[in-house]
Amino acid sequence: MVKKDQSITQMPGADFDAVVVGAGFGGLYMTHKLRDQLGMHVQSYDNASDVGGTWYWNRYPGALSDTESFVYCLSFDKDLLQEWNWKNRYITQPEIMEYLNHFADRFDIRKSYQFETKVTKAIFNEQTNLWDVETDQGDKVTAQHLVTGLGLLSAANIPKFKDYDLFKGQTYHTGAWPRDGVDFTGKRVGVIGTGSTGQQFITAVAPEAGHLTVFQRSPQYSVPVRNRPLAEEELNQIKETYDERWAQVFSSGVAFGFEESTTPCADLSEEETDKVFEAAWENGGGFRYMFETFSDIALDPIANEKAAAFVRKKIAETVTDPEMAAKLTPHDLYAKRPLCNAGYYETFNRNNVALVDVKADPIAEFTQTGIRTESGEEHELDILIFATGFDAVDGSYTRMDIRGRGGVQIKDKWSDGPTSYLGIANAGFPNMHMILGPNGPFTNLPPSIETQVDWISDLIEHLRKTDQAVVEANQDAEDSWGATCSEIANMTLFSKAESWIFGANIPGKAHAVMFYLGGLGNYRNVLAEEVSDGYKNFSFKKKPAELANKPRGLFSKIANFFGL
Ligand code: FAD
Ligand code: NA7
Repeated sequence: MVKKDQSITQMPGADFDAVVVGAGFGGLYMTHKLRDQLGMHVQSYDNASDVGGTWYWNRYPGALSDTESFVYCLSFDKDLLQEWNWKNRYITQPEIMEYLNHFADRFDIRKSYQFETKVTKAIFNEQTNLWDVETDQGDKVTAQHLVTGLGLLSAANIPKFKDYDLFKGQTYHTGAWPRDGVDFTGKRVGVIGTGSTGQQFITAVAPEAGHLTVFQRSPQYSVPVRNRPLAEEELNQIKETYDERWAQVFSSGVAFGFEESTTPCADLSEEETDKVFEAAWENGGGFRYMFETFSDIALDPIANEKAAAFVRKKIAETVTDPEMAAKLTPHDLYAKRPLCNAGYYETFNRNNVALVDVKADPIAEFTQTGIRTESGEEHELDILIFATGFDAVDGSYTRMDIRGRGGVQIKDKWSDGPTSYLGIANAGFPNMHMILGPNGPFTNLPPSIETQVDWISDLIEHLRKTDQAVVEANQDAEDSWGATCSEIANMTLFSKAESWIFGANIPGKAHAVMFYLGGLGNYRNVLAEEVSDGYKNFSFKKKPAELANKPRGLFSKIANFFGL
């Protein structure tokens, strides 16, 4: 339980200046920023037993960030960038944990955390202007600010299947992987889901398992990832050019560290487009394939079909059994999060891998020994893996009891789909600051996280300097930001595909726009404009006069001693 200490906070009755929830990239950096740069009294929580966030939970075989390593990190610490030696082009789960552990040690961040503690309730108290926060460990604390770094892919989705509990074998969700790992050697393994996670898992486990049955609902477009060790010269070159690289990332669209193409391909011949697609296929990377090749793949159905048709050709060339190839071949738009893999289609050439098309023959029920599909076919399994994704973006919020002004619960406010101003703030929820909240940028995420943490921290500093107690986004600004996000989303083909990006992966969840698809560069310009306009889309409430400009902490005790 957290020790209360009211002597060094800014607001009367507050145990802490800020409570931060989450120990991923977002929570860790926010804790460091508020505590070490603003000198605030911060209490942070995570329900995991240590730092890592996404990467603490997702330790399944094959787990990899498909953002290239040198941009899957934070940029503010120039010394760390020079000291840290990326081993490979992409960063595996253990390597990300190594980086985040180092980050936590470097800034001694763990001392501000209470782990294995789930924040269950956060209620804004309109009398005190503080957040009343409760945890599953019995903590009850108050804080002026509530910062939520809950993660947008951290609430696991386990679909409800008939007689799920009957199955006697082991079951795991990829996003809640046991710390000791799972032994697949010689086992009959089943996996439901063929998204980014499913593909990584399937490719990694097929050689180890006795037999692997893949339950596929939708076939997927996926290109090679082409991970490889980074040569010393390459790493040196990255280090020498970090400043330019980060400037490019922060002004780009998807922030993946490459220049997005400005050349449309809808009017080009197949010969011309395939030359470019072939080079991208050889080079590797899903976002590169979609955004570095041509500028209109996510916008124009004709261009989209060209990119999709190329992947279909590759599947036909790669998969030896034509019936298997047909099942693996998508025919819909290429407009979900772009995927890449380390030999996914090749895996289906193995004798120990079977593919069940659950659109054609849906899962009817679980049995004691496995899964029965509607055709009556039984699939006997020792271990079943759910690679079924997440209740993305708002899932971690709606699973908590968060209440703003008038006792309004966030899950009620968001019942038709989540909203926000800038992906950071919410009208009716004063002094609550979201990292990667709904309608934030759709990008490689650490640069967006860094952008938001810096911006939130500047806002809090502004509050302190101007003796304000409370800041809250205006409802009209939130409405207008939502309209902007919808308008941009509707210009793209992403809005026409059924995926977690629009909340379409969870039965009963409102299909809604959940991202700003205008790119990180434009997003940063909007944030900068908000500041230069004097935070005109926010309302502020002053601190009581007797608290204005009082020194805090040790300095306040010295001031009291001298009767100041
Ligand atoms: P997270 O890392 O998700 O951390 C949130 C933490 O908050 C978690 O530890 C969670 O347990 C904790 N938490 C939530 N609710 C509570 C509560 N009520 N009380 C206490 N603690 C709570 N992004 C990319 O940009 N590139 C990639 O290649 C990429 N690959 C990914 C692969 C996988 C398998 C997954 C799942 C995600 C991937 N992502 C990728 C997205 C990834 O989530 C982000 O890049 C980033 O790690 C998010 O950091 P975060 O700090 O915002 O949240
Ligand atoms: P995704 O991309 O949401 O993929 C989940 C997969 O699970 C996908 O293939 C789904 O099929 C499948 N699924 C979900 N529910 C069911 C049911 N009820 N029956 C059968 N199949 C089902 O999650 P990931 O974890 O792979 O990736 C999420 C993000 O994390 C990813 O974009 C990276 O950023 C990291 P569907 O395609 O919906 O038909």
